[in-house]
Amino acid sequence: MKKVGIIMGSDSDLPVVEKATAILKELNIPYEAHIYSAHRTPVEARDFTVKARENDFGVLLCFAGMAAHLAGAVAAGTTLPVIGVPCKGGAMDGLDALLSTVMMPSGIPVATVAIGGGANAALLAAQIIAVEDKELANKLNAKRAADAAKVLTKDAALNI
Ligand code: RP5
Repeated sequence: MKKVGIIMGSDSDLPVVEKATAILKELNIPYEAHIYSAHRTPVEARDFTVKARENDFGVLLCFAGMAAHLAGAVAAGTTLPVIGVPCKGGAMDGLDALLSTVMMPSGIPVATVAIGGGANAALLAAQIIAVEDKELANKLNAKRAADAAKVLTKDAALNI
């Protein structure tokens, strides 16, 4: 199975990253995580990105806050699918990161999830890998069904 590459701009992004790693662990998807910043360590971020395909990664998740250029910079260096996760923090509490991540110029796509959307980023990465992996697709279908069952259990218990 292809690995998921995780890049975060700072260790302050870890709480959001951990939402993603929890899902990847649950689904037994191999991943590798790094702290590389588009601004503070651009050489290392670029080096990891341009070698990602030959290093057997299938999807890259990029977590960053504030002027969040990480996902866009990574997407510029690879044709692997890149998922951007805007992180909260700073004066605009994530709106800055959302816009910096999602408003990519035509030709260099970044699939952007919600502010703090680490879980959906991992699920989307899993869905991309599952296109060619029936066993993983079955796990994702089972997870959807289990999540739906939890909602219906809450519905049945609702008494207001
Ligand atoms: C971004 O700036 C990081 O991704 C982080 O979300 C934000 C603040 O970084 P720290 O100052 O906490 O290291 O590059």
